[in-house]
Amino acid sequence: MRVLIVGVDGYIGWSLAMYLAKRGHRVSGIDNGTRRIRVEEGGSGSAIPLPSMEHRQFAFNEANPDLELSVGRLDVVHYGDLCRYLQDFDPQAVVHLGEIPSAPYSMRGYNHIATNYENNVIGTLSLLHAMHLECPNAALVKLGTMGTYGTPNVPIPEGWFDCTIDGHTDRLMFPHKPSSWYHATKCCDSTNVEYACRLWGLAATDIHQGVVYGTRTDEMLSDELRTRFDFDSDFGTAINRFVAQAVIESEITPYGIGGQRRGFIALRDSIQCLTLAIENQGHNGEYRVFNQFEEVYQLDELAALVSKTAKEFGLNPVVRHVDNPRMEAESHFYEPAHKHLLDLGYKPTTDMQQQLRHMIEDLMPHRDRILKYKEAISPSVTWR
Ligand code: USQ
Repeated sequence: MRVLIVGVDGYIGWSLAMYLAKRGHRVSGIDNGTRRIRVEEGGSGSAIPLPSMEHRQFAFNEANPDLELSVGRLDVVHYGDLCRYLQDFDPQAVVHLGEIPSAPYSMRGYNHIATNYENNVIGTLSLLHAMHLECPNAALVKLGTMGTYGTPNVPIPEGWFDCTIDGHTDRLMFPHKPSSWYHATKCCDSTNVEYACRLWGLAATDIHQGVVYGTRTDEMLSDELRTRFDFDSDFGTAINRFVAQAVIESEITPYGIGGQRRGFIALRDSIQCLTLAIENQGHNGEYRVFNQFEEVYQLDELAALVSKTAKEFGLNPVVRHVDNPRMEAESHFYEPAHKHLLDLGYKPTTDMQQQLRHMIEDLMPHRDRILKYKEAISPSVTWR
């Protein structure tokens, strides 16, 4: 299948590109380079050193001369360029991972949220229009977030639920309740993608993914083929940050009382799930929602688990609860459904404990790089 990956230079994008190429798909990826720029702007960098996007492609092509993977620089906000690109490549599936994925970044002030909306919401609208014009039968797999739902005091369905009021019943999208401007951009995207399905007959899957973690997939056979690993307070996610903190024996920092519960999924299983969505497309006009996570953890449990695992490696980090820079429930009910991917054949290939050990092994050689960017670990923006 011809698969276009928007955001191929990101943490998930590069990992997915190699995985799909190895499965025999013809993969073309585009990226506007924003992730590297934003992380550098914040005074940080990937803990795992990264070759350029083009160099990585070259290394992959050299090691796999029979497989088809190419990458190029393109911003989906540039509608005319995007249309020409779609015309040339004529994808059968488009995976949209090309968004600024950070809640703290979006809370820095007006310029940051405006950039976030331009990149995410306008970028997605541009992609929807371009697909309608150039490849209306290609299926869209769009990365959303579990954060779309917030933390309601009821079980969370997968996107849709049956609602009855005064004897009238309808199937409705579950209410959105974001907890940052970034999460709000994903809610706007969901509204726009669902509407494009009804309006233009697009087939789309909105992947409401939980927090992704890990350093490895089977395709990362040499240092040049590794994906990025962020641990700074804007772009590092909770577990990745906790492991980086453990590796430099700094404090592991659950925010507030640490009773926040989230769904987590390892990078390698995130890629497996995205592939299932790509290879098992919905029908034209259908808007599917998959909740994509494997295990639910409370943040303080996770901090304790990272600390315990680090001790196996002779490291001695301490867990310290710090003031919560965010406005969020620190203790709450959390029961999201995640059945659709299991129905398509998803089987987890790893678990948190195994991945934590791999992550520590992979990050230990880069301890000096994490120390170099240590200043960027502490949160530097508050929600209020
Ligand atoms: N947290 C800590 N300590 C830290 C960092 C985070 O306790 O040092 C807490 C946060 O307060 C929050 C939870 O961990 O309660 C998750 O935070 P996160 O930074 O790992 O995740 P979040 O900001 O929600 O965003 C990340 C990705 C985003 C994705 C989302 C999925 O950056 O792209 O959409 O995870 S979810 O969290 O399920 O909405």
